[in-house]
Amino acid sequence: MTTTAIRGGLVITATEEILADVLVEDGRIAALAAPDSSCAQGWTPDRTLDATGKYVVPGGVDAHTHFDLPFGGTASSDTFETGTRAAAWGGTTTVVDFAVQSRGGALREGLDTWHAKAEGTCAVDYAFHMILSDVRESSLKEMDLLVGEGVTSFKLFMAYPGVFYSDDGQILRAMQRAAGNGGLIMMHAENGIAIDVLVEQALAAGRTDPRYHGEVRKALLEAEATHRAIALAQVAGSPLYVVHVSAEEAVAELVQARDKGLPVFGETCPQYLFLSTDNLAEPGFEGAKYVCSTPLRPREHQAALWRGLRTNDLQVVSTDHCPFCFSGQKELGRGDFSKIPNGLPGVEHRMDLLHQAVVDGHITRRRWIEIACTAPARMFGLAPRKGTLAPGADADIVIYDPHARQTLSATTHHMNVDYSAYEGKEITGRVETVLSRGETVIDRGRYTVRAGHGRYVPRATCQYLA
Ligand code: DUC
Ligand code: ZN
Ligand code: ZN
Ligand code: ZN
Repeated sequence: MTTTAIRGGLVITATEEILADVLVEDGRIAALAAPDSSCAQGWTPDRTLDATGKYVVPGGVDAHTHFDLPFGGTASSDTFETGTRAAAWGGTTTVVDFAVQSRGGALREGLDTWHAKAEGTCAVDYAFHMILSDVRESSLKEMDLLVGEGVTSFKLFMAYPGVFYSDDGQILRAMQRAAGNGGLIMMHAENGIAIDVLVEQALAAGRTDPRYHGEVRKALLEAEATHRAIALAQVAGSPLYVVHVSAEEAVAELVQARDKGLPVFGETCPQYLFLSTDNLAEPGFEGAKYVCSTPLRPREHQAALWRGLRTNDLQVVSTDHCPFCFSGQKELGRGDFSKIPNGLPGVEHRMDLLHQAVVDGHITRRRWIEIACTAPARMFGLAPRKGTLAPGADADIVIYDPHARQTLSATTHHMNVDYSAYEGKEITGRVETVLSRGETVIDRGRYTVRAGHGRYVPRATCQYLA
């Protein structure tokens, strides 16, 4: 296999920023050395990439995507092939998607189905969490088996009664099981029973536009569910990871739990940091483009999310990438917001949007890498191979031009969806070159790898707890 030297760039990890050359051999990082050192001067690579004036950063780890997810009578519009290709364009080299247990079905069936969707089609490496839709005795037993084979995290829903929903007893049982087998419970924390009452009342009163999606899914009902999930996890003695945190009041619950020393973690997503209910209220049916759950919040909530990211009360930024085309999919909810399939596209833009957050002064460069690469890798048992630049790690490397300018748009993005949630947004910074296990995937505006390069990665358990 070819050896590669990346020379002259500023290497940024979660903990340091150094001018260093990077040597890649056999798909792994072999060495980092000061550019003028005798070590770096002595390398004789097959090829050299010039990163002068650029950043050299770990490939992104997006720990929350939904490719080809059946939802609301349709399916998310990116396949594993198109979704992982878009991820690569945006500098993300590992995704963790969600296999789904169907009601009455086994975890194994769900996992096999998702392996079949992904196998041989991915541009970058991938792993799976498991969605538990039916917590019963046999599901609990299967959780142990899955942890043993590298599916070490399980998503439960306090929302979507009749679909994915688990009641508090089911949640407690799953948490108790996770406490015993080392699994990490991921929680969709919204009080779905109360929300469904408000949905019914809104529709009966003729409030059918997309913006009412945001109004019925109240911040207080996210905070209440977050509080309840934390209490149940504490009773069970299990760690907890709350997904797609959007409400200031929910952040406050996480802060309170973490101040007590509880092993409680939180994720937020770019849409909650950069978009708001202003988007949901766009004229006509345009707001449907921004329907996701948890919902976008009023702009005032964003300060609490940025603060949580700075104070490490929120550890991870994932996308919850779950795209539906406006035409034919989002439109299913014309005249009834509750029928708009929930989800936003974003897997391609996470690294860039978070770099923009560095430019805007919300976070430091090192924190950018930590929340986008290192923390998600450690949270979901992918370290030390993924999420950082160090000898022995997979050579998943991005050469990033911090000065390039780009405008996000559906006309130029690579996701298989007919709109952009960030149409017209100007970004400073751009991915230039992407390596996945030493192979060039993106080369200055060209996609250069075959579908099927990406491999399945079994995971260890959460590395924040060891
Ligand atoms: N939220 C979304 O927006 N889409 C898929 C599932 C979810 O919980
Ligand atoms: Zn060598
Ligand atoms: Zn969710
Ligand atoms: Zn999700």
